[in-house]
Amino acid sequence: MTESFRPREIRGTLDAAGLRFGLVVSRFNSFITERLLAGALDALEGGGASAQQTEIVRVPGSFEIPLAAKKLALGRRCDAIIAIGCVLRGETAHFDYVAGEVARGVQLAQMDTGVPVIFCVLTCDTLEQAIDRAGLKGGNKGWEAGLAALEMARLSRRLREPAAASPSCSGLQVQPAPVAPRARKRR
Ligand code: INI
Repeated sequence: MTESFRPREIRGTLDAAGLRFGLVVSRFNSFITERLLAGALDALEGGGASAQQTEIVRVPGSFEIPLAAKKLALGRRCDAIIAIGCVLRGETAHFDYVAGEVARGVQLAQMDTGVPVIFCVLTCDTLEQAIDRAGLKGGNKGWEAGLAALEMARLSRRLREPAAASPSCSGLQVQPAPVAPRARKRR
């Protein structure tokens, strides 16, 4: 690669100005999900989001998260949604069904609607593992999800900007393309 080959980079910043966020929170294992929610709200507030820009939707369990996230996304008011849940492995196969379906459903919700849906659903073997990830040893996954929401919301806005007359696939930051000198036709 030559030194002059520096393609444009497109990133989302962590600035919430003008963006709107939705959080879908499962009540099941609320001891964990409330801590994840607090972490996510901390991150959004740190990015400058106000309460007016932020909406919380409560659902009974993680299995219900995808439908609520999709309906929220279809309302076209959110720039990003954070899906918050906690699935703990029990003695039956229930864990696999709930964990698998919430992951699949969240991915479908964002792919079907084009609105980023950040996956903040813990899938842990033990309550201790979940506690570690909800603010103890493993940090707070809710806070990480809040940052991801800020970045993806901004990135999605940027990628939606008009692509007219741009040589790049995103259409952003159009710079005049260098004009190649025309070869003169010899007569
Ligand atoms: N929901 C969770 O969010 N976490 C769990 O660990 C869990 N377990 O273990 O059962 C759970 N079950 C409820 C499920 O999400 C639905 O709310 C329920 O099946 C009704 O559809």
